[in-house]
Amino acid sequence: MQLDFKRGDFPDGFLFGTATSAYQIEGASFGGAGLCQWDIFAQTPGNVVRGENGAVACDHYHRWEADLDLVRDAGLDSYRFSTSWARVMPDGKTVNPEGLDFYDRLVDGMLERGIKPMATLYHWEMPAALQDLGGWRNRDVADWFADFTTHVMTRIGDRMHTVAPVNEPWCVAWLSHFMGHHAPGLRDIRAATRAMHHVLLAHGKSTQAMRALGMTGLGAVMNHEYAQPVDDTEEAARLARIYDGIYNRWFLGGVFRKEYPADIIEHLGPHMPHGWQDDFDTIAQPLDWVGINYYTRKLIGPDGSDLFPYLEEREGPLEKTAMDWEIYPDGLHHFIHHTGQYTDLPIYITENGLASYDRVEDGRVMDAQRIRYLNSHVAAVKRAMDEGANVAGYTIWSLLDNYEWALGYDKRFGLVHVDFDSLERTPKQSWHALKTALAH
Ligand code: PNW
Repeated sequence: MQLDFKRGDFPDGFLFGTATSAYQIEGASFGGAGLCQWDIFAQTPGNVVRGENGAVACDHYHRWEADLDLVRDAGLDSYRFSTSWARVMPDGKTVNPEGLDFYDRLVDGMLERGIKPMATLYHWEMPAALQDLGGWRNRDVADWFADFTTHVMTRIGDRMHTVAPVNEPWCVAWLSHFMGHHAPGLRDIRAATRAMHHVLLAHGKSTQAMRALGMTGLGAVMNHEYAQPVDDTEEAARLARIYDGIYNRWFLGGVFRKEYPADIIEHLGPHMPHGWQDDFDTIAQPLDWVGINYYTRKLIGPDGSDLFPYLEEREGPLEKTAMDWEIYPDGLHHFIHHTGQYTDLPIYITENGLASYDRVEDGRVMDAQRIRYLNSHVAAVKRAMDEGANVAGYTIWSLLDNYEWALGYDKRFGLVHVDFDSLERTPKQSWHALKTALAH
């Protein structure tokens, strides 16, 4: 089974890439890294499937050279990776030289292989010591994060193709502080609201710190889910609009319009930190690109409560992935144009992909659903570009099967299969198909 697109269908310079994140692949117990909030979160029964954590993960810390070979050999142009805050600053204050050395080697390894480095500074491993001080609820987090930014980028900032300070502000704030699904596992509207603001303040201060180092190629990575009303009632439409506001309009509004959506502020205003309106000049730093992470849509209906946001997600009718996420490529097309309403900066699709049920046949790993998913989503990108959208690249989540957060090692997002006993890597059918599609 082959992919039905090829490199030549896209403009010269369009980047096909793949993405990972530090905690999900490196092995958090190696190289002098400090404990992060995910190590702590995973210790409490019920938070993560089987209590699994990222202590070893894919052992990328020791196997990074072979992993970068897999990126190059697939014919990919770029590799989106992240730098662990707890590896670089184990106690949140002091720098661990081994941590910086690791990212220095990794970036050189990409350049030696002709791969463009796309860095994310924060993909969720806050040092436990900083979480103890309130983490994203504490306004000082923005200064802590700017400090971390300066340490990392003083070392590797001269070799970046792109950098984003924060991966997915919605997950950092809402999923982790209101829904409680990710570390630190809070279910608190006030904590979530503060995190929603502080994460953007941190984005702004981190961007300023990188500009002070003379860097370009700076962006922001948003994640989006298409909010579909569960039926044609006015109530469902109203609730889907609330979901859309928190998820898809809040963070773009702060970064590109110096405002939060009025229909959401109406509800969250009382929980906002003092003086929040004065922070937009820091938050809305000029950027060079914007990223979209997109996976699925959600069906939204009333939850029967009188507590904001009054909504719940319902089971949908479309084909699903192993995450039970509906496959809905029109949503990616939608969010490319939606982003275009906020900015005309180049757009990177910084994550798109699925967890698949893989079949092993004669030592080959078959993931036909991934090939179909990539076909339909790349076609959605192409359609938006044909309509005038400014898309500069498409990045597949993920290179390797890895630690899928609260779902542990069960969910397989990789182009490359990982046996979590032997840690052996086996490129899947989709990896081989990609290699054919991307050949020059
Ligand atoms: C993204 N949700 O996260 C992340 O950037 C990756 O680290 C992750 O592995 C990937 O998507 C697949 O899940 C999300 O529950 C995790 O709504 C969870 C949600 C959204 C995004």
